[in-house]
Amino acid sequence: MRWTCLKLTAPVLSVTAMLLSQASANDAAAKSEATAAKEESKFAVTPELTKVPNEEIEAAYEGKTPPEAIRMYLAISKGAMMGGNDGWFGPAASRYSWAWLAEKHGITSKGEIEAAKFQGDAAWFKRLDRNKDGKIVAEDLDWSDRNFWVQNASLVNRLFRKADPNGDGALTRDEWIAFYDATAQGQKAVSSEDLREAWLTGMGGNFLPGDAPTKEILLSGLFSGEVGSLQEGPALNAPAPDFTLKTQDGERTIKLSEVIGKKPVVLMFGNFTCGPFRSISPGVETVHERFKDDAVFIGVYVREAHPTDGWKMESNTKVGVAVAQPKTYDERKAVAQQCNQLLKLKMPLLVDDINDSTGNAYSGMPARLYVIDTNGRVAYKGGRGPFGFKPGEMEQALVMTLLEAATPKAPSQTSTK
Ligand SMILES: [Ca+2]
Ligand SMILES: [Ca+2]
Repeated sequence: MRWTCLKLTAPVLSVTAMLLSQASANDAAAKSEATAAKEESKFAVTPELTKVPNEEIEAAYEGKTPPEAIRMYLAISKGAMMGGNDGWFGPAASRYSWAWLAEKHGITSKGEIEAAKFQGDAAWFKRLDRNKDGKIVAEDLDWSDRNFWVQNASLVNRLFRKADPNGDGALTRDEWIAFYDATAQGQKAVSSEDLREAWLTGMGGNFLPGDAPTKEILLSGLFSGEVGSLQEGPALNAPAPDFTLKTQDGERTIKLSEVIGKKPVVLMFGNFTCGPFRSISPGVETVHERFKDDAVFIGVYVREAHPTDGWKMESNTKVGVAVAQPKTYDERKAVAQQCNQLLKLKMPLLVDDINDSTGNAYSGMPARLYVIDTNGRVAYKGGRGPFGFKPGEMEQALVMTLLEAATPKAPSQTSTK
């Protein structure tokens, strides 16, 4: 079943202007971390860097892990084409894991948790029992790229995008039927071969047709921040950088620090020209719908990943998504409104300033998810989008954040084993 192994790699990108602005973490630990990271940055990721031989850059970091932006520069410079394991892409950082959950339930990591023994709400159990077989095991919480569920979920997303012609992340009955009719081509029924042809035609390795970049496009996208923020965002458990931004309709102003306290906060970063964001963010709305009483959900609109004047994508043009990189706040706000109209988001969508202050502080470009706990600290930092943009993984982290808060010090007397 070769097709189950296809990676989803729909590309992504986004932009960040420059690598300077620092994160506004305000406790000493985070500060010293930021300072350490800064000292590590021996090279600025600008066009000037192309004059420095790769060997020289690598030698400067010998025995150390280079900053993310340097890793990404080196990957692109050596010809990597934005695969999920290239450069700065990597797994989420989360306070919670299967090991955490198992320990909380007094079992070993080889064990399993049945519904009756679960320490939280039955609705939470369902979210952790990913494959819905009535028990939670390690597999249910594994979001690595080699996991069967994760690989197939990626494939489903690619197929979904093919069947969703207007690219709004919502597959209507009419769209589904139209896709069927196009596949059947007048026959009375569709065979699995017809489906394979309809779904997989044109899918090369990582990109949909007309979307693959050149090395030059990638490099210029990296320097301009369009491939992603050159900053790394807050570390796990660090204070969430504060921000004050207005909603896309201009009607509300939200200051993060005023929201923090009662409930965990979920932050969703994204932009209109990022195809995976358009198709996957409705999944975040699904989580929002399920947990709107237990957590606060906030969207932050950031720099375009695939503007017409940057890494333009055929898959965007096809669905009528064609915008140049906004140069002013009002231009960005207008695109955010367009995006909001298409996706019909129910959570407030804030618009980042044109210097990407918040997008950079969180390394939110092109798309990323966070869970902030009630103390204002990062409990979950999703991987960089598009590969790391996983609503299901974020949802499990949110559930475990709630579980921890609901059962504070419950040393498991009743639940050993
Ligand atoms: Ca299960
Ligand atoms: Ca649709």
